[in-house]
Amino acid sequence: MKIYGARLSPYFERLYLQVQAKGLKGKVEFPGVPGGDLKSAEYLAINPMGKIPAMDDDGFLLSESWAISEYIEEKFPEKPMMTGDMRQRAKIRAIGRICDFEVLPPVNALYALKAKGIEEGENLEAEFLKLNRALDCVEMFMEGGDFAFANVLSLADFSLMANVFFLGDVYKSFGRDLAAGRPKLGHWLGVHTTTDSYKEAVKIRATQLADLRKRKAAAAKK
Ligand SMILES: N[C@@H](CCC(=O)N[C@@H](CS)C(=O)NCC(=O)O)C(=O)O
Repeated sequence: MKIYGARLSPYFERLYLQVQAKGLKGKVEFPGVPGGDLKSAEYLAINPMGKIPAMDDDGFLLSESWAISEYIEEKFPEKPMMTGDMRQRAKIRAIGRICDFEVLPPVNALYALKAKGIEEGENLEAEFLKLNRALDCVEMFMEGGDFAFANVLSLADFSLMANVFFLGDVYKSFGRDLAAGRPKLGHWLGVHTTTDSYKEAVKIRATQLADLRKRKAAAAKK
């Protein structure tokens, strides 16, 4: 199986973390982006949306990161990451969707405001309100141990891990505290952002972010 993408993408990162945690080295490869560009003819033939991630399992092509996550779980049922009982699994899915649909859009909007030099004002507060509400919901769903649910690693943890890099950055860059008033998330951050693998991920993603910014700046000058 091949999964295309780059670790800077939270959607790709979630899959990368899932594959590592399940011990699928040798069974799943990460060959980058065919054609070197999301909108290259080669990559559009794999995912016509021109987005990462995408998967190729022996000619079976699939995009949409959550669908790929569940496919991986079904194909490799050993070390399950959709853990717990029916209600816990429902909440794992809910956290995944909150991260994808409610957290990422305001995070991106806040990065855009930062890039324009906007440090305060109504627009900024409106985006933080959306983000804070999404995270309050995550806080409500989490169980409060070292992991999001059932005291065992699950897809919910990967959703959080994949987003914390940008989330932490955005709160810090506007002088705010991601964990304020969220003790369960605060505890989780203490456990999961101090590991060597997280520190390694931060380095890789910071390098990829710097490269992306350079490429965007060069493209804007043309
Ligand atoms: N719903 C998709 C979202 C994928 C997505 O938006 N990926 C971003 C990277 S983080 C992308 O490829 N953006 C390129 C573009 O929109 O042109 C999923 O869950 O896989």
